[in-house]
Formats: sequence, structure tokens, C-alpha cells
Amino acid sequence: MEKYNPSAIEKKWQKRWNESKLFKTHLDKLGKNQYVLEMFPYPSGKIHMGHVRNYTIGDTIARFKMMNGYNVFHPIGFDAFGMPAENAAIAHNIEPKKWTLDNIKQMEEELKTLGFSYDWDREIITCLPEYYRWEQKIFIEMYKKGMAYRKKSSANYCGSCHTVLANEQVVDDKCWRCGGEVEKKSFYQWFFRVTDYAEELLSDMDQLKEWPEKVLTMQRHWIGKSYGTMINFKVAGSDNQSFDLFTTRPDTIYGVTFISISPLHPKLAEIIKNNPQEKVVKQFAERSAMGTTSEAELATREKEGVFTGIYLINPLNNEQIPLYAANFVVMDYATGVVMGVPAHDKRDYDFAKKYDIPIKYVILPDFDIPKDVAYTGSGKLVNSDRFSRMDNKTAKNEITKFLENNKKGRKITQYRLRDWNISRQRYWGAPIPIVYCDHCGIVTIPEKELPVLLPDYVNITGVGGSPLDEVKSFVKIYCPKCGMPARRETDTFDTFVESSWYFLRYLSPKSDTEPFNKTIANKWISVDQYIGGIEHAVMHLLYARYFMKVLRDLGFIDKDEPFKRLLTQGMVIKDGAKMSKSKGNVVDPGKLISRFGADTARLFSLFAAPPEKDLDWSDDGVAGSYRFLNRVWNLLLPFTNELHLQKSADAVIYDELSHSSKKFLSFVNRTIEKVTENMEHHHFNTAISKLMELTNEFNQYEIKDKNDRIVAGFAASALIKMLTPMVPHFCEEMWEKFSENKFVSKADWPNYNEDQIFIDQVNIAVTINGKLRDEIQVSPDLEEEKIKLLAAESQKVLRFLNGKPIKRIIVVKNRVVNLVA
Ligand code: ANZ
Ligand code: ZN
Repeated sequence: MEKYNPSAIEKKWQKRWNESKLFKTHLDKLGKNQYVLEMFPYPSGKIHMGHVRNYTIGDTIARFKMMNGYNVFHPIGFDAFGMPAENAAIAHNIEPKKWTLDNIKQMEEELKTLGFSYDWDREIITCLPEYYRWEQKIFIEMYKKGMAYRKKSSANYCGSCHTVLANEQVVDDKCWRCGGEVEKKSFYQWFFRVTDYAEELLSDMDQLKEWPEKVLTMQRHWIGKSYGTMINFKVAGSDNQSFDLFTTRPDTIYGVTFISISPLHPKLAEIIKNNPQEKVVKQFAERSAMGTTSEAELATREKEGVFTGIYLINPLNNEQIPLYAANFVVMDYATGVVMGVPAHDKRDYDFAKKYDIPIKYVILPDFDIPKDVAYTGSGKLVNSDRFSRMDNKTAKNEITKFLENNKKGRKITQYRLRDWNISRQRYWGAPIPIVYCDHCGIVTIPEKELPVLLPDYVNITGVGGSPLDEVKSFVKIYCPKCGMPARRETDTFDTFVESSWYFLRYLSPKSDTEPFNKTIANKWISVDQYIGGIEHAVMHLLYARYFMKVLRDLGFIDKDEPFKRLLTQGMVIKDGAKMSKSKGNVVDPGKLISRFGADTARLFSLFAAPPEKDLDWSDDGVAGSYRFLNRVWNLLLPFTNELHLQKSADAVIYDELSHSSKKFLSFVNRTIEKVTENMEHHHFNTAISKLMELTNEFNQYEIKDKNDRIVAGFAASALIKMLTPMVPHFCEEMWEKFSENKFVSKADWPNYNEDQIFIDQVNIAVTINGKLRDEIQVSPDLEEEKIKLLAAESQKVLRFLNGKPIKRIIVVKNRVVNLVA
């Protein structure tokens, strides 16, 4: 018998799919559309098991939808700008462009060996001018509408990478990439005004019913809306100096015993001038300027501070409160100055204990609170003048009202979300299309001159500022407005800008008149199913949501949200750890594929864990998947000359089927029902188990007559079709061997027939003390305990027993249950 030979089969079908353009999508076709998208890869060189998993999940969903009659759009591309290409340039003296495009070539080949149903004609590569010119155009429109602006901003800066780092790129005060020291540096940078959309980004989450709750929670937290009061505290001994403080707990204002200020606060240096504490505070501020501004990091840090020598005045009781510079205050949240209430806030409590600051309770519950802790619950106010004895919820409002009436405070809503810094002082990114002119100021590049091309053959040394600063032919330009010599912006876009709209460009990848076609985009957006890693829960997914709203407001599209349904797949781990070079536990998909075939790699990726969970790599699991495919092969191959595949078993004369045939037919129908449901819910591992069970049942099925042959033909057809989204090459081959002449990839998903679901039941007599009282229907293999329970709970039995206790139950298998009462 012919052996299962994956490498021959897979090449053959990939070639045929490609030649017949099987996965080319006609976007203007009417009908049920389905846009299935996986987060596009960064072209690092080789694909890894995480990619295999991500793209197999996406491909399985896309193919399942195709077989269910949808017009599926399933594109792929490369997120091609970014730091690693520059690092390769520094380390190996390779041009970033060459490095990137070579990697893309290699990865395309690898992706093709996995048989994914991509519409390759619509591939996009973000580092090519035909992509980024549209990003430049969108940026210019944003700038003209005030959605993009330039401001001086202090940022985490890594001296050795010469680059600004986002907060999450600062790990333990060090650069995430090189481990180098991080410092604060202030210079002009470009920002997108994301904060203008904070409220909409939050409220539109109501539309994202099919996103994992975990991701929504993370975004909600990132946007961080809180309601509170802004209170003005005067600087003691000064007529015009004061600070606004944001608090969510105005009810605790009589408990303020210190105030803390961020050591990086711009007003701090000025107010401490010439006071005895000046030097100490300056030193403390300098130390604080090193390291992170990340809130998460600040929160875990040992609380430290120094007295500034300054007092502020509590606007409610005119008490003088000492001001401390403290390392836990975040400069870019609210105003960077905070009321310290040690009696009612844990962090303030620790700080007060450490620096011997008084602790004054102003809210008490009606039970005894434990000593030596901050009380953060609700209760009644004490020691709070006219507000004493109010419950603290009322007091929040009353105190805020009082402050408002006296012009010392106001109610406000505060967001944690910051504007998005999109400037990168890097070479390998899309140039920001701006000119600085001594006469005209900031000038945008006229649209007909786009794209601003990133120059080739730039010297990248890894020291100094942005490499583009050194390219005189790039920097020097005549002002588009006045024609005088001017300078170009040398910052490039954060690569998150490219990934914020690429899903739109797939819809019009070759357009040279617009970023994407509005009519098509309105029809295909939102993306029906988006699949990617949970590590993108916030930045990428939030920026893409933001961009959608911007594009809508600029008139490019009429939609609000980019992704309707989101699946975040888990990591691929081996020996309990994420696969990584440093751990030496990396499995090379290429080797796996050449040994067992792409179908085994795909099957294993789907079978070893549910998509959202981490997948623990196991060689046994891979071997098991391969064995299963061989089992199906060996089961079906002998039938290929004997049987005809059947779309359904409706041609059988049902009443003539033997009991065992009815049972098998029923099993096939049930399997279709369950697998369909599992596929719809992305429970691929369960679907595969069901197909394994079907294979086992099929192996034992005995074909005796014409009717049975129809049943077997239906079973074979259903089994092949249901395996197709997961192991498509295998299934195409088998389909062809059964003399089918169309692609199974485009066949209809099988239907089950409820009438052929056979409920195998026996009647069992229920007797009480030997007298027949009822009859129950149960499946012949129901456990004895369950039969006893059914009998004892029968309505008729209960009536006859009339409260009398049952002493014993005797079961005669499949015949009688006798209750002794
Ligand atoms: C006094 C107070 C008393 C506070 C109390 C809390 C409990 P959310 O809800 O996250 O918005 N805060 C304000 N600005 C801060 C900054 N820049 N860095 C660090 N902490 C800051 O948090 C609001 C609370 O966080 C504010 O309310 C303030 O402390 C603190 F029993 O004011 B609270
Ligand atoms: Zn000019």
C-alpha cells in the first residue's frame, strides 16, 4: 500500500493552489464576507514556532469560513521597519534594507511551505515607499487638523542605543534591549493627540463584545479614567505661588499631614531656591532623573523622599503642611503633586512611618479598626470641622462643593492615557514629512512631493544621534513655501504607526492615488477575526483603534473600530519556559516540517492546547499527531477504489440499516454537529479529539451491504472535509484519490442530519417490592448508580412510596429496577 509521504504531497498541492490562484479574493463580490487576519510578522529572518501557531490558528479559521460559504479575505505582509535591522547593520555592516528584504524572501518561502491560504497578491511590506508614502500623507492631514503636534518632552533615553524608550521598554531602570543605563532627556518630539480620544476609546469598548475580557480590562486600565477633585494649595509665605493637586479622596482633606511632589517637577527648582534644603533636594532630583518613569516600576520601589523646606497651606483649615520631594510621585500623571494622607492610604502610611510624619485619622467605620494600618474603607468623618459626622461619600461631594464655592477647587475627570510620542531618532523608519524653515517655521512637504524617501546607503555606526542627521543631501532642502534654504525633520515614525493601519492597506495594496479605497474599506472593515499575541493587548491594539477613529474623522472611512472579534493566542513553551535563543530551547519549524510535514506541524499546533493557553512543546505530541495522520491514511486509502464519497447519507434506506450501522451513522452525524460547534468556538483541540474518535469508530465499522457503503462514503467524506482546515494538503490528496476533481479546500462543510441521530435506548421496568409501578428509558450503557437515581426519582414511584423510605435498590441490567421499601 502507498505510504503517507507528506513532503511530496505538500509540494504538489501548494503548487496547484498557487497555479489556480485558489485563495485570491475578489473584494467587490457580493455576499457573505469574512476578513480573517493574523498580526503580521516582523522579518527577523526565520519563522519560529510562535508564528507557526499564530498563523495556523488563523488559517484554520479562514479555511473553515471558506468551506462555510464565506468570501474570505486572508492577507499577509511584513512589519518591516524597526531597530533589529539597524542593529544588524551595525554588527555585520549590512544595509538595513537588504537585510530586511532578504529576510522577507526567506520568511515568505517558509510561510509557503506551511500551506497557508493567503492571498499573496495583496502582500504589503511597510518599509517600501509605496506603503509609507500614505502614512506620510495621513500624518500631514493629522498635522493640519491639530491631531499631530510637536513639543519638548522629557523621555526615557538610552545612551547606548541613542534612542527614546517607551516606559515599557524600561525594565528595572535599564534599557530592555541592551541593558544600558536609562536617563531622562528633554527635546522636541512629535506626538499624536491620543488623549482627545480617551473617552471614545473607553466607551467604544462596549462594541467589542467579542474581545477577551482580559484585553479590555488592560485597555481600560491603560486609559485609566478616574473621577476626582483638583484642589489648589498655596505656598506658605508666598503671594502668588500655588499648586494644584489631584485627589480621588477629597473627603480625606483634613487628614493631610504632608504633600509630596515629583522630584522632576519643573517648578520645584524655582521654589526651593536659596532655602537650606536646596542642595539635598537637587541631589535627590538628580538621582531620580536616572531610571524609569514607569508607574508600575515606581509602585514597587522602596519609598523615598526629602523635605523641601517648603510648606503648603491646606485650603480648608489653613494648616501648614510640609512638602516632600518623593520618588513615588509620577510626574506625568495629573499634576505631579499629591496630598499625603497616611491614615487612609497605604503608600502614604509607609512613607509617614519612615519619615516620622503624623498620622491623623479622619474617617472611622462603626467598628474598631486595626491599629497600625491605613484605613481605606468607608465610614464617618471625624476631626473635619463642619464635615464631621458626615458619611464619607456625602463628604466627597460636600467638600468639593465647598471648594468650588470658594474658588479653591473643582471636580474633574482624569485620564492616565498620554499622548503618543511617535518620534524615533532612528534611521530604519518612515521619515516624518516636515521641513523647518527659519522664515516659515514648520512646513509640511506638499503632497505631490511625497513620498519623502528614506535615503539608501546611510552610514550607521551606533554612536551619535540619528544617522539621518549626517546625510546632508537629505537634511538640506529648500523651503516648499518660501524657497529659502531649510532643514528636514530627521526623526522617523515609531513603527507602531505602520501597524496601526496596515489592515486597511491590504484592501488596496497597489493603489497609487489613495491610502485605501473608502468604499471597499467600508465594506470590509471591521476585520471579522483578528489573531495575535496577548503582548499586543495595549499598545498595538489601542493605537490601531485610535487610528481608525482618526481616519474616520479625516474622512477616509466611516467605521469606528478596526477589529470585531479578537483571539489572543498563548505562547509556545518548552520545558516550562518561552522558547528563546538564550534558553536554548528553540524548536526550528523548518526541521519539524522536513521531518514530519507541514500538516503534522499544523495539527500539533492546534491539538496540543486550546488557542488562548500556552502550548507546551512535546516531541511525543508531534509524533502522536504524525501517527494520527498515518492512521487516517491507512484507514481511507483502501476505500479509495471501492467507495464513492457521499455528501450525505440521505440515500440510505434507513429502516434497512442494521443496529450497528445506525449507531455508526448516528456517530458520524453527531461528530459533524460537535466538530462544527467546536470550530465555531475555536476549540480546535476538542474538534481534533472528536475526529480521532470518529477515526477509531470508522476502523471498527463493518461494511456488509449497499446501504453500509453509503454510510461509509458519507463518513469518509465528512472526515476528510472536517480535517481540511487543519491539514489541508493531506485532505486534498485523499480527496483526489477518491476521484473527486475539485479542491476540497473549497468544498462545502458537511451538514449533519438530525433524523439520523439514533438514540439507543432500552425500556426498564421499575417495581416497588416486586410490583410494576413505572417504566423508564435509558441508554444501554448508563451506569447503575444513575439508573437507580432515575428510578427513585420517578414521579409515579414517589407517589406510590408516599414518603416511605427506600431500603434497597436492586438492578437487573437493562431489564428491571426493584425498589425495596
Ligand atoms: C489623597 C488621597 C487619600 C488619595 C487617600 C488616595 C487615597 P487614581 O485613582 O489612579 O486616579 N495621585 C495623584 N496624582 C499622582 C501622581 N502624579 N503620582 C502618584 N500618585 C498620584 O489615583 C488618584 C490618587 O493617586 C489621588 O488621590 C492621589 O492620592 C494619587 F486616602 O489623594 B489621593
Ligand atoms: Zn520657508
